[in-house]
Amino acid sequence: MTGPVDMSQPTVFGAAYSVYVRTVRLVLAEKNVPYRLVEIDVFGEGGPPPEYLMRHPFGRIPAFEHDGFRLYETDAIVRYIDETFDGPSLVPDTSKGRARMTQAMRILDCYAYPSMVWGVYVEQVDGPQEGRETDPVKLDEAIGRSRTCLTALERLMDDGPFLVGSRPCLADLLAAPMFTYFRMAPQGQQLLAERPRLKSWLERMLVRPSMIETRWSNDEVGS
Ligand SMILES: N[C@@H](CCC(=O)N[C@@H](CS)C(=O)NCC(=O)O)C(=O)O
Repeated sequence: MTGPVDMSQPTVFGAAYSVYVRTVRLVLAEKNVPYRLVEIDVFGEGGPPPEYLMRHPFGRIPAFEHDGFRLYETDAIVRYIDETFDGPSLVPDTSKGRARMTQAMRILDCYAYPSMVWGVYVEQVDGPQEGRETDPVKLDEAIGRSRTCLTALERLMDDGPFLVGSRPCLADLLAAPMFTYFRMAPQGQQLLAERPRLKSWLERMLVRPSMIETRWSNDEVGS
């Protein structure tokens, strides 16, 4: 979603391929909030543009701005969006539900992103595409850690259909981009096939309009 500059419209700085940028865009889309995406490529030669470090001193994506209010760190951004804009609430109604959502988001950030995205997807798919060989030891270790993540998330899920209860929340929107990458790796696909509840959760997420609108690769469909 790009267009003429309207300062009351939120701006997301980042790249469409990024897991965390996609989460912010998913939250905006689920709330029906128009926004601008300003492309910042942190993996390009030389890293992020130096002026971007004013927005994000750690040089990661995304960064966010709304009405002159600048923010970075996905968790802070998505909670701000959820509270600030109309549209369906993306946090559970009860304190126990909200605690579970936070727990799931910490699991995703601290354990799933490094093991499922970097350890499995990048090691098995992205690396070889860029001419780096898969390290079987690293891949094996990441598969073990990914299994632990899948088990933990499945336990939190109870009967679903979403990660925390009966409607999508911020945890689903953080998880879906990570799982989308994971499923593109042969090992990821195999591990998901062993987890029918998470597999059908992902299938439910993939057909949401917000996921379709933010799709960046044709590889994420059909497997
Ligand atoms: N803690 C940050 C993590 C963001 C993050 O790691 N983004 C990745 C792209 S998905 C990135 O910028 N990586 C650049 C790097 O590792 O140098 C957040 O929640 O926003």
